[in-house]
Amino acid sequence: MAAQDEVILLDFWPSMFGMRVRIALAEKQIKYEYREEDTFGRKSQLLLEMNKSHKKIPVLIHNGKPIAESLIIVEYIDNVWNHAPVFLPSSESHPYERARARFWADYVDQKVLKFGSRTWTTKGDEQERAKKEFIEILKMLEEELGDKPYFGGESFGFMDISLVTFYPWFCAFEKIANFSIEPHCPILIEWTKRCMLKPSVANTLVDPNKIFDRITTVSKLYNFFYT
Ligand code: GS8
Repeated sequence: MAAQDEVILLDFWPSMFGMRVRIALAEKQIKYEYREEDTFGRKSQLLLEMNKSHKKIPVLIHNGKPIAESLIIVEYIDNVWNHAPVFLPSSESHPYERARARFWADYVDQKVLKFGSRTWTTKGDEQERAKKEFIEILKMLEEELGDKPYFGGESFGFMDISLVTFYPWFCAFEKIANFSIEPHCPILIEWTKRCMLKPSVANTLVDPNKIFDRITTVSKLYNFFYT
């Protein structure tokens, strides 16, 4: 990193997407300025300017240039600060492994939040179905993990960063919807605990009780979730 590099992160504390970027920056030991946004409140002028198309956090502003979308930001960080630890396998020597990591991270984005949220935005039979469907998605991820310590093999990488930030949310889902993931996916929970041994993860993941409180407040405010 050049001495004059300026790195600013626009983020919001409960965001699983923002936490991905915080872990990536911590892993690479990049100094940055954190600027808190409240995506339910008034968005800052800077956020509206830096992410005109989506107006969402996280946004990384590197020497004045904005990069949005958490997975793209994590990949950018890996490319720009290309010293160890490396998150993605090289496109030249391991193109298949790289594509596979990106595929599964995309799977997380397409499935995990959508199906996870259904476990507590539904009731009765629909809720029971939602819990089963959510567990099936987690089992699919567990199968991909297999007996490897991390998704990419021996070291913590792109796919681990993509998924682990959902863990505090999973704990909140379990509490609200009264179910437990561990009996169904013990290997995945073991993996989470392994990731939590890393300071970058442990210092970034938000307390699940705070996520629980946040969900409760937001659901009351908007009257669209569980009661
Ligand atoms: C999702 C970002 C997002 O949803 C990513 O970065 O990976 N695909 C994107 N950000 C939310 C906060 S986290 O729930 C957000 O900024 N929402 C504000 C809004 O929708 O207006």
